[in-house]
Amino acid sequence: MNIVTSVQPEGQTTGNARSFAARLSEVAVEIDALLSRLLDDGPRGAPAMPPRLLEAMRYASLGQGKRFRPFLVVETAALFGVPRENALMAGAALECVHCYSLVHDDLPAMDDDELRRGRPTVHRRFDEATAILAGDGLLTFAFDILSRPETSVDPAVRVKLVSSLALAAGPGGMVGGQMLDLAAEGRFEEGGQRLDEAQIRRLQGMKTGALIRFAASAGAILADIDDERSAALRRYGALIGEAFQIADDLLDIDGEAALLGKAVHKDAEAGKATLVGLLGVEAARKRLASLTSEARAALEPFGAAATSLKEAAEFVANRRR
Ligand code: GRG
Repeated sequence: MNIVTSVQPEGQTTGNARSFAARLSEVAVEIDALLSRLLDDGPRGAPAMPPRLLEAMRYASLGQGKRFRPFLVVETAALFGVPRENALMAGAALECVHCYSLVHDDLPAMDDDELRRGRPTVHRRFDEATAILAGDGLLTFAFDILSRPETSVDPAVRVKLVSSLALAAGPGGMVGGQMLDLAAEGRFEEGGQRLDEAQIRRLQGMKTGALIRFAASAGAILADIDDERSAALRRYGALIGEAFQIADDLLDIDGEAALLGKAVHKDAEAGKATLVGLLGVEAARKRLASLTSEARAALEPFGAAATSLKEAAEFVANRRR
């Protein structure tokens, strides 16, 4: 399970940083327990899942994930007084989509990775067909979760959550970004092309940013609020989404595989289009710092109520895992 010290932003030892780490860890524990129960109960009104599929879906979704996206859902929902149980349901659904994307990203046809979250990837632990189906199962299960009354008593809110997550995860979001990413590596017959900064930002905004933007918007959707406060959260989500990817690319260069629980130095080898590759490490670090301060500034309308979300922006920039 996530341990408080392992998620503490590097170099921060203040009381605030500790309490941020504790809050992140608390959400991780709650999400793990909820996901475990939801998976064991299975899809509503459907026959029991085949045991191997259930085992693979549990393996893919429970354990060492940081649960950063559910944390954003819970914290943005708290700004509007949304009951925590509702936010956790939305966070669990989002985590299912995130975990599916990791399982499929690790497949031999994609990044062909052996390690994820410190243990064998799903296709290594099981087999490729099971990994594909476990990913498919998690993706579709997410929408089952979102459409339940335990997520929101208001059917219109549930529909908005379903459509927003579908847009974020789908061909105009994460899936489309993944396609652009593979194309830029030169995987297809049209060959790779060197992307400029705007193209890389678009790709990353789809591949990584879309789910993080959804996470930051989910609280306002759950509260059925659409005003300048939800716009501020969307802006915050866009800024930390970009920061998250830059931090990830920097970790591929200077991170520790043991802490990250996955291989490093893969981006350059694969010819991935990254801002770090295009601009260089120093410029990327500067961009990361300015994104972090812009993200904090975007939260000003919420004052002290958004302290933990401001700390989340720092965490994104300073994380070592
Ligand atoms: C296969 C449709 C499809 C999409 C794949 C997830 C993804 C899109 C690509 C993974 C490549 C990658 C490492 C992207 C960087 C951002 C990212 C998703 C990092 C992993 O997320 P964390 O750090 O992981 O939140 P944990 O394990 O903590 O949940």
